[in-house]
Amino acid sequence: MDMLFKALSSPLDLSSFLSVHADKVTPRRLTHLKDYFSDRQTVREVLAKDDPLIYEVWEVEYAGPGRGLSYGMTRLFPGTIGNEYFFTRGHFHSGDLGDEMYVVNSGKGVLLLSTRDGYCETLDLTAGQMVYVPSHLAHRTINIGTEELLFLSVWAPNIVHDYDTIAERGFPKLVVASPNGPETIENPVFFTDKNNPTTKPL
Ligand code: S6P
Ligand code: ZN
Repeated sequence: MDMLFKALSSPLDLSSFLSVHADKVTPRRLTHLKDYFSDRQTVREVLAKDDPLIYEVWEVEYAGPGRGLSYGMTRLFPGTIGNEYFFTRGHFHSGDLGDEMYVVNSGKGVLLLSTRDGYCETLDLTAGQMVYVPSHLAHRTINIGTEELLFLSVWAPNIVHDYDTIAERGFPKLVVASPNGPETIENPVFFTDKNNPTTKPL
């Protein structure tokens, strides 16, 4: 019987879940994120020597009857490019049932959330934290700690993941390392209107 037709059970320590359940592992290296980090000079310098692994997604895509649920574990590694902490690309969900659940297993992070019209907020992510992400909010995870940030996401398989909007305009805010620790600042090159990018810097 296909695994997706069975009940799945996993220990609360999600790190032991990784190799057991995932049927697809997607590594995301700096090459995949080179246009997302704001310090392009540092991106070029790092890529000249290395292509660090920023995160991996261990995923199970629902392929059974009816609506089902897909889920995945993200391992986001610690590090910075310039003063920006390692992060996931970030995306909007569109289509029916676009909401998502996040549950943090370990590490220390920030969830950056944003609407299409530029409202932006951050939530702290620590072990055991659960976040309900409503469908209208784009989401990016940022590792502000020194350990791997490991979290589970659960979403409906008919969601369309919209990466293009974030790839084109970024998030309204950046989370950067400062002498006082992690700091959330305005993104100087964020544009709320991707069709008219010269008029809308925040
Ligand atoms: C999927 C969910 C996560 C992300 C993962 C990587 O809806 O939000 O599983 O896919 O954290 O981030 P991204 O932005 O590269 O898909
Ligand atoms: Zn998502």
